[in-house]
Amino acid sequence: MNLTRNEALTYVEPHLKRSRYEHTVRVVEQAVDLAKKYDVDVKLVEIAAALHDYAKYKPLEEMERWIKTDRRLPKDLLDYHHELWHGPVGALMLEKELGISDAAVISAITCHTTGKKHMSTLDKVVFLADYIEPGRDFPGVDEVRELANKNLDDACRLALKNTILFLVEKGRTVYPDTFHAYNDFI
Ligand code: DGI
Ligand code: FE
Ligand code: FE
Repeated sequence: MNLTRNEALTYVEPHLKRSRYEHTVRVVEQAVDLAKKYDVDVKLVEIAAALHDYAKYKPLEEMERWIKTDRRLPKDLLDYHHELWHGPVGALMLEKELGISDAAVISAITCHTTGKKHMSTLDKVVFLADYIEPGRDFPGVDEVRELANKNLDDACRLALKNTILFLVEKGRTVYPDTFHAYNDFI
């Protein structure tokens, strides 16, 4: 992977709102901290974190077209909230546009919102950094931040639990991969 952190950030910046770009920079910094702590390749973490929300503001019709036509994308995404599409669709857009061939980076971008079964340490670091970056103020995020200093899996488990409880409380659907991720940590 020869893309640098700054090249990745420069690539996504024009596609994001200012506040989303600033979130992205904080996710990179948070993810690098976690990567050092949990012994993950910092270069890969930086790139995955910098690119993770690339498709956040892509037109829904464009993302829908990708899901319908690319065999690698699970069709059931269409049955769930479009908020979930930007990870899996963004990963494949970036693979095509930037020629990203690293499957570990593609995976971390793909599952950054929902998690999935058998997450790699890189997947976990990006998922958790997105949840705990200093700009986040979800109820319970401080407890997840504390756990993140001690045990990566415990922190991911609590983040997933909070998200599932939040979605259920709001009467929203929960994508199956979120349950698969949660079950894996139990
Ligand atoms: O893109 P970000 O705002 O940085 O964060 P994200 O990619 O985690 O997307 C966030 C939203 O997606 C979050 O507010 C919860 C929502 N969401 C909707 N359905 C689901 C879901 N999150 C998970 N994990 N699982 C779902 O089924
Ligand atoms: Fe996201
Ligand atoms: Fe994000």
